Amino acid sequence: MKRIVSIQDISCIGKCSQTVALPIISSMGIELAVLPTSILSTHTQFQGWTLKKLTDELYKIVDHWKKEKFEFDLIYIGYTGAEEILEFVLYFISQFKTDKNIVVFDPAMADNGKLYAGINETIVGKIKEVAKNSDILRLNLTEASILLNSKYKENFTLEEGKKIAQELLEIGVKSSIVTGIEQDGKIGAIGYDGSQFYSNFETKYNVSYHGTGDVFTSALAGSIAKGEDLEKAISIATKFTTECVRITYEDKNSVDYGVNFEEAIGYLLGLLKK
Ligand code: PXL
Repeated sequence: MKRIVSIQDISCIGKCSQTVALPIISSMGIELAVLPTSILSTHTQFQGWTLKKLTDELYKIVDHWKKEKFEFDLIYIGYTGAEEILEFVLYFISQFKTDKNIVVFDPAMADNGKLYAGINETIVGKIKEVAKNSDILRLNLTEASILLNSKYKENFTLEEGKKIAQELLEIGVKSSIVTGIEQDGKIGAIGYDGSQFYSNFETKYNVSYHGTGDVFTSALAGSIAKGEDLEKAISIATKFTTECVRITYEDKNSVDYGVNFEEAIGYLLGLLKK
């Protein structure tokens, strides 16, 4: 069985980061080691959230894992929210990155044209450093614009999206994936691996839910760990995310702080078999 380590926070309520990565990746038949970097009462789109960083504990966990000689097929890094956690992430990579495993980084730092509450320029600088040490970087258009110091706008054409995906490789990552690009009334993602572009577009629902990025990157990381290539992984992640949005959109009783990924897991497993 493949093993992924997921390095991101636990937001107790909010359907994001670990509470999304664990069920999705486990259901794909992959062992998931969780490394919770901090614990929050909710994700930061609510008001009045509480936060405790687990920094000291993280280094102790690494010491133990090194003694046990654990290895990971894929290192999945998500929301970190603090400079000291990003320092830890760099340390973790230095301890567990090998020639064979893959680092997938989704900095989860901004959306809709602005940084998330609690994220500042210093954190963004450190995020760039982690990006340099990653194999696959997954960003929405806001995050891509911030990392490239370019102007954010609401709509980017396919050609502009390709240019962004290409420019992101100058940071030092091997492959980039930019999500939220629209094409002929559909929405999807563009990936670039230094030689080829890959894209997939699905039905656009006129809503915006929190946590779709985490759902996307969890399915992407799981697909890559299972041996799918970037093109197939992007297609699986785009289709699965769209299905989560569809189910949430069509359910009048759905919550608005996260998508219904739970009832789309059967659909995801069907995609993996194709
Ligand atoms: O969905 C990304 C995410 C993860 N974790 C926390 C967040 C967010 C986005 O706001 O606040 C704590």
